[in-house]
Amino acid sequence: MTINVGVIGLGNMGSSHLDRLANRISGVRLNGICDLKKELTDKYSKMYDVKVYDNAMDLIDSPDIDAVVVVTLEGNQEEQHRTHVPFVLEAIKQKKYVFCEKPIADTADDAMRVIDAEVKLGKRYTQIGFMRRFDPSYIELKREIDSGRYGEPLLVHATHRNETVDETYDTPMAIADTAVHETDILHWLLNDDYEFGSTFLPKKQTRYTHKNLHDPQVITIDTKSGVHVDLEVFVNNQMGYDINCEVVCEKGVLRLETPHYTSVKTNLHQEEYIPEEYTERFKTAYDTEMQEWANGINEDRAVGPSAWDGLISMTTVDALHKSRNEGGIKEAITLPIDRPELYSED
Ligand code: ISE
Repeated sequence: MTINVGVIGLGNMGSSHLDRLANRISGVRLNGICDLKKELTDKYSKMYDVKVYDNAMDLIDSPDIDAVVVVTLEGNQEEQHRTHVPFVLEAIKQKKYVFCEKPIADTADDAMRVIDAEVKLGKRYTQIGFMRRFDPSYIELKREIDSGRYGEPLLVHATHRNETVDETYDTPMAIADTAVHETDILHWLLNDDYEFGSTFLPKKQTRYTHKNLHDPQVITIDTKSGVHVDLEVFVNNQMGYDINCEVVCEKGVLRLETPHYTSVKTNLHQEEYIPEEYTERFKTAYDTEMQEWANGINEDRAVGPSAWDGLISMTTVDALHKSRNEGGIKEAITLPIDRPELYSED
């Protein structure tokens, strides 16, 4: 069966999903697009010969659309707020599978609305765009941790570095838009729950930041079993997209392998390529998460990171924001409800 997919939101990530849906994902047809910006709908309707919907709810409700990808803005304090949740809720109401880019919502309270809707219907419809779970290097790292060969994990040192961000990116986005990936991948990697989180703003900032952004920031997370995580978020590093994760275990240190690019020895130096953008570093992961989404729909089930994972992430994000606002003290990370049966396989 070919799944007719509609995409809401055609910004950076939205256009990247258009490209993969139209060119690399099997079993789907790109059958509708929607965005507030006419220049974007004009451009992509021509590029992909696809119908434009003026209203996102019309796209979701249309009989010509079987499943929806929601890639509208989220997590930016100044721009459109809370745009994912109403679209996700409408898709669930229509019993259509929905791929929702991260973060699921702006707050844990909002994420709860998605959980409530799915629990009420007794079925998962949502996959959250935490693509790192489909990245071969993270999958391998998890396999090594799970093997138990190196004993228990004790510490995690992680870095999340971007080359540069523009003026619309502000201090809270370092958590809500960037560290949000680690709020998902770390509990998945460690098979553990979070207990405390903190966000510290070091006094010294890079000269390459701008007035609304404190850069870099340092986050810590402590898990219930006692693993301590430190995470550097540095989004104007001037050097490239650089994701690292080192897991210190009792009998060995495991380091996330970055994808292999040819390294060049020349002129008394050895040079290794660093990707410029996350879409390049995680290209395979982005393609795989979307292919798995489509395969799941064909089997009438939602796969991958769920709304419950979205809630864990937002609860953590809320605690990290609170800590930053209160000078970096540790905040408890407390989920509002016990995990519903519906999400027990995740
Ligand atoms: C962006 O939205 C992402 O998802 C990237 O992975 C992250 O590195 C970047 O900071 C975000 O803005």
